[in-house]
Formats: sequence, C-alpha cells, structure tokens
Amino acid sequence: MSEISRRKLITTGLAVAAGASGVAVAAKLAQRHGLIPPDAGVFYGPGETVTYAAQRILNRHAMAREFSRAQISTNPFANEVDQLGDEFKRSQAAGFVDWKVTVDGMAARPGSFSLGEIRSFPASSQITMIGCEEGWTYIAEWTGVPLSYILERVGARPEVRYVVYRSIQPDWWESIDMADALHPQTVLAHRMNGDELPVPFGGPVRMRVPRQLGYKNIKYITRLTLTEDLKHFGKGTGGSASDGGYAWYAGI
Ligand SMILES: Nc1nc2c(c(=O)[nH]1)N[C@H]1C(S)=C(S)[C@@H](COP(=O)(O)O)O[C@H]1N2
Ligand SMILES: [Mo]
Repeated sequence: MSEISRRKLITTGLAVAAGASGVAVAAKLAQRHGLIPPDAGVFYGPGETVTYAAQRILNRHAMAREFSRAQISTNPFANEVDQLGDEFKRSQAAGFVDWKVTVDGMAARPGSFSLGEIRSFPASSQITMIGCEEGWTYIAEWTGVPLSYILERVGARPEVRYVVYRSIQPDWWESIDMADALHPQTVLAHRMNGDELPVPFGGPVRMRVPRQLGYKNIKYITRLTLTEDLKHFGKGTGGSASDGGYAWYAGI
C-alpha cells in the first residue's frame, strides 16, 4: 500500500472509531502532550497536524481488530475475581447510584464523576477481543466513554505521561502511556453486548484497553490519576501485574 493510501486508511479508521469530534479531541490532546510534528507551522497546516497526531497515537499498533456482530462470543468467560468487599456490595445493592470515579493528579479540574454522569457522556462502541495471558479469549461489544474525553474534561496538564487506574479491589491497578490513553479504542466501558456491564465482567465500569492483554483491563474502576512518573505507585513499575513480574506493556 502506498504511504498516502495507508495514511488515508489510518485517519479514516480513526474517524470511524472515534467520530469526528473524537478525532478533534484526540488531536488537540496529542498536540498538548507534545505529539506535534517538529516542523509544525512551517510545512504543516492544522490538517496535517491532525494527521500526524493521529498517526503518532496510532502507529504503535494502529487499531485493535474489530469483529462483526455475528462473531460475538455466545459464552464469554468472566475471569474469576477475589471476593468483592462490603463497600462494593453495598453499592451494588443500591444499583451503583453512589459509584464514583475520581480523577486526580495533574489536572486543571480534578474531581469525581458519578456513574450516572459517566453513562451520560458521549460513548463509543467496539466489537473487540479480550485475551488473558493464560490463553483464553472472547469477543464482545463494549460501550464506554473514551478516556480521551475524560482527560479533556478534567483538563489534563501537558506534562501528563501516564494514566494510573485503580479498582475498588486494592490489589488491582495498572497504568498506560498517553499513546494508549488517547487511543480512540481506549474506553471506560459501562456496557457490554448491549446491556449494563455485568459485575463478573467488571461492572459497573471497567477500563477497556483492547490493544493490551486482559490484565490491563482493570474492573471496578474507582480512580484515575494523571501523572508524569510512576515511581511513587506500588513498587514503581506502573501496575499490579508488573509489580508481580509481568510486562507493564502488554500490547497484542
Ligand atoms: N479488579 C480486577 N480487574 C481485573 C481482574 C481482577 O481480578 N480484578 N483480572 C484481570 C485479568 S487477569 C483479566 S485476563 C481480565 C479478565 O477479564 P474478563 O473477566 O472480562 O474475562 O480482567 C482483568 N481485570
Ligand atoms: Mo488474565
């Protein structure tokens, strides 16, 4: 494929996945976080900057493969989780009306979003595969708020290099870099296969990072922290899996 048609395909794919506004937000954030061509303003107009930003965001592995509705797994396997504590059970009994996702760290407008707010934010859907490092996979439709939307909404500072995300299960947390955080397929998922996200699959809200292995897809998300370095979290490797010896970057 020629460079030009390849580029066209990538930017079209991005537009289809994220919607036109998603592209604009991602491009704006990409620019703010230094993903701008060094010669911007000389040879590049705004359109080319968008293209460059899109490629810069996507070039590591482009888009995770998307499947057709007919390929959705009929019996998806929910990996067993440790006992969910009393705080979770109380919230579940109340229909998760009090569930909150707190966003803190390097943001102009840190704060908390209720589940109701999260459900009201612009959503994007994808039919992708999730796979555990232990070997099994399934395909599902995930619907959620693009993480880029949240970052824009809280005013992520230009210095942010990683998003750390935590669960109500304290032993489960991970982080991703801005290339994955701004990627149009990275979403805070609150629906699966057309229904509210079931608890065994991480409901009410989980991180869906389809370009990385299952363990980066943390369930029961309660907190996002925007940071420029990871050394003060856990043992400093950037996640519960990597603190335990797995790879921090689990790209597929
Ligand atoms: N909070 C929390 N998140 C988690 C886990 C967990 O036990 N607790 N398991 C991880 C692992 S190892 C995998 S493979 C996926 C499994 O996702 P699934 O249950 O949808 O199959 O969730 C990940 N997220
Ligand atoms: Mo896993």
